This record gives sequence, structure tokens and C-alpha cells, in this order.
Amino acid sequence: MSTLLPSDPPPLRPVPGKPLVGVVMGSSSDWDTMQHAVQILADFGVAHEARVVSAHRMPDDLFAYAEQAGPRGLQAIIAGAGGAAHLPGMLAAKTTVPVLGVPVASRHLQGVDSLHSIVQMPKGVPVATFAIGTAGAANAALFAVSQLALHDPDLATKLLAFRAEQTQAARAMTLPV
Ligand code: RP5
Repeated sequence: MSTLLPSDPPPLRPVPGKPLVGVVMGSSSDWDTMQHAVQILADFGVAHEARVVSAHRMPDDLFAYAEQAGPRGLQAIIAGAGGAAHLPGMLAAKTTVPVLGVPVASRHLQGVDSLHSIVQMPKGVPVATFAIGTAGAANAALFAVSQLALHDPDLATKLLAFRAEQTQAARAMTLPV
């Protein structure tokens, strides 16, 4: 795990092995949102890595990360950014590894700017774009898990169990009336 990320969130269980999913974000200020993706990957036991890769502040690192993603064996890149959120799109421009974009809620425009920056990709360079904020981060990770589960029966079983548990929790919901 990158030392660039803040250490105050609850400790995440490291998953041994070569990372299959890369979680990258434009700034350590995105961690509050993006930790929800990392948490899901950790819960499912998917080997992953998390790093700050800023499109604007470290563009050469962004290009290097994208170029090495395939050769390093990454199966998906979850990229979160806020504001002028060019990170997912520029990663997608430089790799054919699937890029899952997470719009981070921005200070002034609440993430609508991030969403529009990520979702409006030109034809030919796709970024799968998720909801603004924590739901998007968690769902991007669940989507990556679904993709990996197509070729991993144990992971598919875990995913079905997760869905069943979620259904039970929803059925058990009560209202204050
Ligand atoms: C983007 O700018 C980052 O993804 C972040 O959401 C936003 C603000 O970054 P900081 O100024 O908080 O570092 O590149």
C-alpha cells in the first residue's frame, strides 16, 4: 500500500499476491472516497494496490503507470479523481486494461464536474463511469470483482454470498412507523 495515503482510516487487511486491480487517485484528498473501493477488494480477498497518480501534478507517472499496467498483470484499474478529473480518461488513452472511473465529490461543484469530466469520453476510448462518491467507489470495486469472478469460481461464490447477505439485510429493514 502506498505511504502517500493517509493512515487514519481503519487498517485494511493486506491481500498477498501480485495485484490484479490497481486503485489510483488524483490526490490523497480522494482517499476518503476511494478507500471504499479498496475495502471491497480487501473484503473479497482480491490482490490490489492503491496509489496517488495525479494526471496534472505527475503526468509522466500517469503515463508510466498506464503503460506498465498490462505487462504487470493488472486486470482492471479503478481511477478516482475530482474536479477536472482527467485521470481515468488519460489512463484509458494509454492502456487497454479496463478503466473504471469514480467521480470524487469536489469542493465547489459537488462532483458534477468530476462526473462530466470522466463520463464524456470520445468514441473509441472507453471509461466505465460510476456514481459520484462512495457508492461509485464501492460499485467500481464490485464491478471489478464481478469481472474477475467470471474466471474464478471461489470469487463467484463469495460474490453470490455478498448479494444474498445484502438481500437479507434489505429484507430485515424496518421503518420508524
Ligand atoms: C484532483 O484534484 C484530485 O483528484 C482531487 O479530487 C482534486 C483536488 O486535489 P487536492 O487539491 O485536494 O490535492 O486532481
